[in-house]
Amino acid sequence: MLQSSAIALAMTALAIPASAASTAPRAASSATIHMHDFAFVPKTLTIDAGTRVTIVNDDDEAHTATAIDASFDTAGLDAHETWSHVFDRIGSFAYYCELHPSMKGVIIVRTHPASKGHS
Ligand SMILES: [Cu+2]
Repeated sequence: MLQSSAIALAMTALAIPASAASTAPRAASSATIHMHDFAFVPKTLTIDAGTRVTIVNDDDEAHTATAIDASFDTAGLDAHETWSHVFDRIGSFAYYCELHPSMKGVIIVRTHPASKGHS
């Protein structure tokens, strides 16, 4: 009797992390933007909140990815350097390269479907 309720408790305890993981895939999400031939690829990236974005400089020139609202800034990324950041704030974040202002991109961060109704 005691033993079976202990087992039931143990199963309940095991079920909690499993369901938490299925409603919170945020940590697993990632996306990459390349600085390639003086352009950001993709130019527009749409991600769920909580996604880790890695920016990779594929060029032999230094570049930056600098948010117009100053919410993020890679600062100077030399050839083949990378930078990454977890985007938690919902919104549309336009950015450009301070060294080559014609290089422009946008990161659109939306609410993750699983986190809706969480308040
Ligand atoms: Cu640049």
